[in-house]
Amino acid sequence: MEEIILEKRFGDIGKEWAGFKKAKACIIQAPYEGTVTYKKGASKGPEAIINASSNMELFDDELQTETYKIGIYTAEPINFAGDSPDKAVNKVKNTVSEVLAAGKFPVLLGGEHSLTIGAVSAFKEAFPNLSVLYLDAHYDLRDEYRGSKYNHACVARRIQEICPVVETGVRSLSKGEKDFLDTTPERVKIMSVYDILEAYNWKKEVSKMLSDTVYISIDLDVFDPSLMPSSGAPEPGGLGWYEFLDFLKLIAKEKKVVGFDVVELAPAESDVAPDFLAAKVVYRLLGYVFNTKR
Ligand SMILES: [Mn+2]
Repeated sequence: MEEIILEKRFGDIGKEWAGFKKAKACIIQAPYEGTVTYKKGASKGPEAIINASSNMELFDDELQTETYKIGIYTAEPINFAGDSPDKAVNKVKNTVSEVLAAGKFPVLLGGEHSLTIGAVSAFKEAFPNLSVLYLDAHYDLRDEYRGSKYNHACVARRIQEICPVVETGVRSLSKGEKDFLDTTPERVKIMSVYDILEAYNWKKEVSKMLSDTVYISIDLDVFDPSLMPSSGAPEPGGLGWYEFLDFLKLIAKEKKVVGFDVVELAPAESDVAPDFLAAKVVYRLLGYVFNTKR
């Protein structure tokens, strides 16, 4: 990957901390939406996150540290011009593989959720014992949707073909997906919002369901739409901010988190708060991964 320090980079961090060579983390911008069916706009997600991140305090008030000093490189957006979903997924896989080969920690900014399939394929090659923590309002377990196996409604179905997946915060399920879960539960574990309401300690339970090496995929619609109205398919009754943070902090402490993505931000010009939330998710999670253990 070339050492180009972008004008618009994550956190607007000083050049001293923004070069590729010294960076521990690499932000991959993936502005692709080919299969979004409801509210469009996910292709503008990465740019909105980068813009919002430049207004963020770089001193992390929870962790009491300056996370950016790990070095955060922001790569140029992947060029998807006119790509079909499978081609877009493949481009993401190649980019993530390249970043992993360079020994960096990849952070993928979507774009639509389908891109996660490419990321997980790359991670699985590097980490055979991988499992995926899949945060989403939707089960995404359809085998095919609107003629594509790489539709955003099929992402978790594709991922469980690659490695075990634990879906958390889910609350929107079709009958076909329910039938699939009833017959093939082996590689898909579920902690739905209804399970969360009943569980004694759902965060610990999810942690136990995961292998030691974890990739985290965050569809922003896992949050309650009161916090995150700017997603492609909002569903009421999602996670709250502190609940989410507390959970990810635990996972980062107990597991080897090897990368993550934040997807499905469909920014609205009238409300930047969701963009800012997404930027904070990225920065705080980097903080958890790099400061709570290593
Ligand atoms: Mn979703």
